[in-house]
Amino acid sequence: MSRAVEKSDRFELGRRAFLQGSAATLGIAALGSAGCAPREEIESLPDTSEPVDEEDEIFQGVCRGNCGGGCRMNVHVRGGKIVKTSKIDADDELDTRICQKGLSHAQRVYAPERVQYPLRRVDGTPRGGGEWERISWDEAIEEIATKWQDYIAEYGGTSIGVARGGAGTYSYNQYIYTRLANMIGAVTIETGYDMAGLEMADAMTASFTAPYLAGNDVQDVLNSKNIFTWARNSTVAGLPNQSYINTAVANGTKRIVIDPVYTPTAAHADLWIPIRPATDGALALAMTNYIIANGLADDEYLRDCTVAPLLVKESDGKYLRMSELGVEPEEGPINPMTGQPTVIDPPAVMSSDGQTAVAVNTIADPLIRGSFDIDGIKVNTAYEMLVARVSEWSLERAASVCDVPAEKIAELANLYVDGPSLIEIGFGNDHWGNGASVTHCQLTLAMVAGQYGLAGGGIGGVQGNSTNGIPGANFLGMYYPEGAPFTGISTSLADFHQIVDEGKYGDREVVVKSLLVTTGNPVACSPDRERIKKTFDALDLVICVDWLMTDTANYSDIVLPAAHWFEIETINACPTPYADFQEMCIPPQCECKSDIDIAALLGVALGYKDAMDLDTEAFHKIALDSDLCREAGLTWESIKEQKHLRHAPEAYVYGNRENPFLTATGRGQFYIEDVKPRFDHGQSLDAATLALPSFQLPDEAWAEGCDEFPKYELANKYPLTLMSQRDKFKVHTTFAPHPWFLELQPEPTLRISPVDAELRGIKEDDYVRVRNDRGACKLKAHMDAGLRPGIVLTEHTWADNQYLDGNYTALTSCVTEQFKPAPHPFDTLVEVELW
Ligand SMILES: Nc1nc2c(c(=O)[nH]1)N[C@H]1C(S)=C(S)[C@@H](COP(=O)(O)OP(=O)(O)OC[C@H]3O[C@@H](n4cnc5c(=O)[nH]c(N)nc54)[C@H](O)[C@@H]3O)O[C@H]1N2
Ligand SMILES: Nc1nc2c(c(=O)[nH]1)N[C@H]1C(S)=C(S)[C@@H](COP(=O)(O)OP(=O)(O)OC[C@H]3O[C@@H](n4cnc5c(=O)[nH]c(N)nc54)[C@H](O)[C@@H]3O)O[C@H]1N2
Ligand code: SF4
Ligand SMILES: [Mo]
Repeated sequence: MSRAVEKSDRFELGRRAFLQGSAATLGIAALGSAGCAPREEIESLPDTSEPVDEEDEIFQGVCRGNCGGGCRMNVHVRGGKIVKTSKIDADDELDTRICQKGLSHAQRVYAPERVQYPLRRVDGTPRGGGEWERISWDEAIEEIATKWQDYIAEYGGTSIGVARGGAGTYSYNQYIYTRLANMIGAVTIETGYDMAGLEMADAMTASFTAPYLAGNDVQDVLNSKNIFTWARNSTVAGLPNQSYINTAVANGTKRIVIDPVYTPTAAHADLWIPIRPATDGALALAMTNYIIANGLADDEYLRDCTVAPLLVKESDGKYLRMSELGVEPEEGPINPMTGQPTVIDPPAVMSSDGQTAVAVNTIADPLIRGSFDIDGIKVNTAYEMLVARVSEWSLERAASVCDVPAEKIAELANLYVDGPSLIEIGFGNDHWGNGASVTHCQLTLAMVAGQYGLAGGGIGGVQGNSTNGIPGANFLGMYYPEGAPFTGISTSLADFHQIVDEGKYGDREVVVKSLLVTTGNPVACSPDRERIKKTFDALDLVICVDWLMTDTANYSDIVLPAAHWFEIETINACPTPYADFQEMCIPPQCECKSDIDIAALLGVALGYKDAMDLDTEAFHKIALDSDLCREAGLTWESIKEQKHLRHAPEAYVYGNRENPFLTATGRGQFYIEDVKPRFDHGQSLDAATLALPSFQLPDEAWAEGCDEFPKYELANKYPLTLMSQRDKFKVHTTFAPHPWFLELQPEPTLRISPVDAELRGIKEDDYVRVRNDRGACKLKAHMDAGLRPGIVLTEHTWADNQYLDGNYTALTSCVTEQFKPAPHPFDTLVEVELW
């Protein structure tokens, strides 16, 4: 029996093992201690020194991690082993890039950290203790099913939590877990990580249901005159689309980067705006105000494509509807979810002479400005209200809040209207407590300036400025099989602990006993690591399905081995205009199984044979059973044959007269009539403020302060703002233990400005303690003169055993926004000192 491996040893072991070219790394030491010989079946990395390429069998692989790229690549198989990956030849040169991570897959496939068999935590040992015993699939499924049936019998379906939709794999496979959850009536737990911005974008533009994720086709960037890269480090985090952006820039497109950090992206920009963090809302509001005040707003676009002309009642903030003017509502199409007919009761607009309120879309020239009294009902147009709201934001006020000179803000506004201008939006704003409000301001700016709905304009960058997987896929069919009771509830991972702690969700009693984690690594990626672990501790049974022995797997009771991306057949669901087929390059190694097979085993054992007894082909056939897929010629058979198929129309532009917004109003909704939380468990919201774009302060990290808004008290104790950036060698924790990359970047670092370092006597390569009330960790200091003083930065994110002490994510907070359930890891105050 080996001893439990100490944290610092484990780190050293990892580095040592790598330097010696040995296979034994961390998870393995832990596995080995339970007597399971982990390298018994997983082959070691094949020898690729023999140049016999012409003999390789080549399959198409798709890199499906959450960088969103979905890069296709050749997967070379030699003697039954994957030996390397290489760039594919394709018609669209710009669409055939792969990065260093994509080139390293052979190492992933044969990684010593691969989970090879179902594992059970050794009875009597603590979670996270690393003591495992190998069990058979039959035992694993029987144990889970028996325990789940007991919990369900006593506490109902919501005694089971299913964390799904993690960043693990962009393919439809993972949705099988949603199907299983809906059969059980389980609590479905969405990761919710990027939801502040995405949910706000959805409320404004219906981007979740739209064919495109808020923006135009990725190639459309070639039509942009300006790209406003806003809180986005896309040369690192948006690699798959950089070829398009680089080509645009080479052709003369101007790139403006708004980021408090001098990032590699900023280094390539024409203009870099080092804004004070968390103040981007104020910047967008002031730009919008300037545009309106200087007659630069696009009134026609506002009138035809946005809610600008809709009349809003002063009494309750709702649209005045025709039924209130005596026009009977009509019956609309059946709502597939409720089975009931919808009601058509259109909002009213004002005729151009200001005399008559009529149904929207029945006249061509409604007024967009004005306040009216209609039979005693006081109303304003939505645009009138917006103008009043943004008029509070002079250039000078924003300059003081954002620490950007007033004339620069005017310059930005003038550049922006001189479009077409794309806002390449990132998650730098989303990851703050005021994130949703920033998105609200940015998208409003685009609508007012008429930069939405035109080629070269719009909003993009959210993991590719393009489609959301295969838009027309049959999500209803995948999620809700016939007979699914769907009695469960949904929440976000960051809010999950509230349900577990309080035993209720809103008014509903909910006792969660077990959690199934799929395709995500929440212990490593969720905020407030200790909080997440406490939540796990409160549960009887935690199950993790992964191909690697991750921090989450290691903190579970049962680990089920998933197949690597190249060991199964599937279709990528990355936000690209293409469907790409993943061929099975080698069969699943050891006892690994595809997610579809795993969910099917669980479902059948629970008694849902009809709904869950599916194989890969049957499940994908459900996924593709939709008119849109058929129109695109996309069937399981066609994609297997063609391997690469464009499902999105060419040159698609969303949010204009031809392709109107798919919102309830059919218009861009800078005014949100129905402000409500995504997961409603009784939060109270200030709907009057949130209905229109507003400047909000962050939750915790307001450390610099400004004349109008003094810094927070906590900043006296913890004066530095700790943010993270995406790492070029990882996608979250995927690829984290990779030996090639450890050579280049051996350990986690803290980047600190020389000004802040000197104040604390810190020099390059010193080890520092980063701490706040939630936790602490040890990092190696690296001077970075490109940082705005007051900000420190680390990589998102490493595995626990790669930190010498503590863990970065223990410092972040799991508080979520009221409006949207996203955590906000950048909104974190710390102090740093020599270790
Ligand atoms: N501090 C800080 N925290 C953050 C962020 C930040 O910027 N800073 N960003 C947040 C954001 S935006 C995101 S999206 C999240 C991401 O957080 P996660 O979704 O947890 O991301 P990953 O670490 O990539 O976890 C994916 C897991 O899925 C596994 N996996 C891969 N393929 C498969 C498969 O086919 N089947 C199964 N079953 N498993 C598979 C991988 O091995 C990996 O363990 O992190 C969030 N957390
Ligand atoms: N290599 C790699 N690529 C990835 C990922 C990965 O883990 N690795 N993750 C993928 C995922 S899931 C996501 S969500 C995306 C995220 O993609 P990005 O949003 O590009 O990722 P971040 O590195 O978090 O970059 C955010 C940028 O915002 C800046 N920033 C922080 N706060 C503020 C602020 O208040 N205002 C402004 N203007 N800027 C601010 C940061 O300095 C940083 O440069 O990347 C995807 N691509
Ligand atoms: S990590 Fe992203 S950019 Fe790199 S190969 Fe994979 S999908 Fe492409
Ligand atoms: Mo993300």
